[in-house]
Amino acid sequence: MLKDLTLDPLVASARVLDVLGTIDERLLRCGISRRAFVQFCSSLMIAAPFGLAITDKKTPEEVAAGLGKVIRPPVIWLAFQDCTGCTETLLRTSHPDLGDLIMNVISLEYHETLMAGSGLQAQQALDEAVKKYAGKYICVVEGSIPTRDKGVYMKLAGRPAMEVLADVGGRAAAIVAIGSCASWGGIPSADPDPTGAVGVVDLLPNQTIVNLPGCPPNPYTLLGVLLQFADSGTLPEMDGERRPKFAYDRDIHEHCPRRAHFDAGNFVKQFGDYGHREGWCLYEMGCKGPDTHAGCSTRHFNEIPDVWPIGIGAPCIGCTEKSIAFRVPMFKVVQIHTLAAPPSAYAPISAPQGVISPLATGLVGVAVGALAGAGYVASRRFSTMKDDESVPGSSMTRTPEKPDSSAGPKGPA
Ligand code: FSX
Ligand code: SF4
Ligand code: F3S
Repeated sequence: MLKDLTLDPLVASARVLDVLGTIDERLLRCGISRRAFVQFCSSLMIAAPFGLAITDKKTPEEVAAGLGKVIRPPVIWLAFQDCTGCTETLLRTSHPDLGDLIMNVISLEYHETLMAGSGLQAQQALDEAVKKYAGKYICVVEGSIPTRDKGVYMKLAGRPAMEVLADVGGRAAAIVAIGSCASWGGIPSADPDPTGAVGVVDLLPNQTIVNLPGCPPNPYTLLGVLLQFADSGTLPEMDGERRPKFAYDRDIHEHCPRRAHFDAGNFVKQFGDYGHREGWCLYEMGCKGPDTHAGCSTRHFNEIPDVWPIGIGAPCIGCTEKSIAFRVPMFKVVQIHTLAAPPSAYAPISAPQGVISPLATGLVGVAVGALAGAGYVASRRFSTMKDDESVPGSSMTRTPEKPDSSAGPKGPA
């Protein structure tokens, strides 16, 4: 008698995912070019230069060849208290076929913002997807979850968001909390936090959860995590906040293109001033780059160079850091905790001719004699600063002079 293979749970399990097909098969069927796929793999490599098994030490062609064989991961996307910016960041690409491609490398089974159905139809699609892929799908959560007053502030099909999360998230293979809202509450949790907004990890502490904070985060970070999980069933190495290290291991300040201005003491004092137009450092405008872990300074958005907050002249608000964004005022100056060459180690280059302050003389001496020591001393000085006024630029650093429109090499045209 022939064995009914559908009764074998292992075979049945493999078949459930097999019907989704590999990424290569899907791209072929949708007419997406190999060139676009290799380009996508290059972007993935920029987002994850190391620390992600699918991209580690490979060329874009090798990454494409490996990923092409991966079965598309089924994804159920839940949206709670959010602005949809996290979805937007995934859709907004400067190359239309790249946008298509992104939606094809994963199998998006449910996403209420993007799906055609609504109401009962949408609800049925969610129920069916959860049942069909139970234990195998990745649940992506966007937005925070309201907990105050029994979660009455957000309901889906009559059920509080908390209950939907417990049900759908509880049956997932893993949960990815995309954005700061889903990671730790984000904007809705800002004071006075009327809905008692929390992140996924607060409600499902024992689930396998990856946090991708950012408002919004870089879409390639999400894709990297999803594809590694689909490829090997593993998650990338994470830090104490459950953020994948490949994307959150360095602070913005380390690789900021304005860093040379920070080191030289060239600070923007006011939006639109000479320094701002010249691309000087935004530290005194409240830039939280020195305290913020994210890859934005090297991995820009929408595949367009310089499309990221500091790139367009806005200070970093620390959107990936639980204790900074929506907690610390936007323009409040942060303390410097690293031994990075601070600007107060430099002589005041705008000191009036013939007048050299004793303090400046001392600092120049220290800088010449023992630069590392000066860095340490100055960093100590930073760490004792209490208010916004006592920051570099007050008396010891270069003041952005109004350009003389008649002459001067730096004057704007
Ligand atoms: Fe939050 Fe995402 Fe900020 Fe918005 O949805 S992380 S408000 S960019 O979009 O949830
Ligand atoms: Fe860049 Fe901000 Fe650091 Fe200045 S303070 S170098 S703008 S990260
Ligand atoms: Fe956020 Fe700062 Fe990057 S505000 S997007 S972490 S530059």
